[in-house]
Amino acid sequence: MTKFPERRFSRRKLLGGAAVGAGSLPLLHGLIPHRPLHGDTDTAAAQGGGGHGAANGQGGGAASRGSGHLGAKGTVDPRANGFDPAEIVRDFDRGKTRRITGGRTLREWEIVAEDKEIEVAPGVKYAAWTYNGRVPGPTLRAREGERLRVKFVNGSEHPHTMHFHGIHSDRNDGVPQVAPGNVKPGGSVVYEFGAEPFGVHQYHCHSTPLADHIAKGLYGMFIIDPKQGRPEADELAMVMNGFDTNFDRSNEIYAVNTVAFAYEQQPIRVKRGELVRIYLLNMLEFDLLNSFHIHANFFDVFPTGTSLKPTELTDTVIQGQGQRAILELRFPFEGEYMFHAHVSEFAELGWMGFFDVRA
Ligand SMILES: [Cu+2]
Repeated sequence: MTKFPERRFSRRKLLGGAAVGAGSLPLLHGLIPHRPLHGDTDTAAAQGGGGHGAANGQGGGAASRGSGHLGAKGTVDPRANGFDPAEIVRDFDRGKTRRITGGRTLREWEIVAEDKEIEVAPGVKYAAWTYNGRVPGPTLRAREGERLRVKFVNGSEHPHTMHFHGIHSDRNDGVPQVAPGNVKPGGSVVYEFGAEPFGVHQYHCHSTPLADHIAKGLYGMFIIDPKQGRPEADELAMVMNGFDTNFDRSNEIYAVNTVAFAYEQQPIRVKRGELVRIYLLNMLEFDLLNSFHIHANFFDVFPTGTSLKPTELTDTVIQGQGQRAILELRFPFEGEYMFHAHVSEFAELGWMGFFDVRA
């Protein structure tokens, strides 16, 4: 079980720039080179549309990054982590399929829980619990009506489960209170259920204490495509998360797909005019609400992805814990377009990125 040392400093002190004791978290805002959340209009104008060579992929923002901060620079090495936010945003794990009786498709995955230290911001290490060595776990993707079989192997030193959102029997619900219950270290279990309903869902560990097993990193996105599919699009998986690096039950780091400012340092490249579909999931613990806001654009919202008709055209969605949605949009202009949590504090602590829109 995780132990919770005494509260030494809060993230609000961190944000306010208060001095922190030796050995504690460095000041994130100063540590990571990034652009201010708003303003910086001269830089934006200078970047213009489409003037993005490989060398200046960060545009004029690069100049503003080093100034006014503590000067410490760095990036998180995706090879050390074993996963890269730039890749997992488009990485969909469709498992292995084969035909079973009645012409139905059986789709299978093997998921292994593993204790692993990861770097969530430059120099900030976190003793994570992972599914298949990454946080978030693999984005599992199936089609409505299929039979799904998930072999879960517990390679961690703690008991865990996999609890899927969806419609299924209690035996396959992955909670410790119902057999087969907790999977002990070294043990395994097979969960099997039908792919329903279509939409964007999640899976996560349900062992207790629940908040801790989730906050440590045991969660992932689970997409069920409708039988008829969705229109062709550039599809992106975004799991909003955070990290309580000092175990005071509030987060010090916020991100999409784990690494603070990852898409600010390496913007997500998309094509002007092309349909972009974002699968958005909020797996943040300890904070009641999270949000996603896009600059200079609007998107269609499909709550939980369970309908093919959007409910709203907006530029901001709010999500509680476990809530998710599909967002669809097109970028009419080239350039760099910010997206971030409209809980501004989260944005300053890592939950911020850019789309790099090109012809
Ligand atoms: Cu667990």
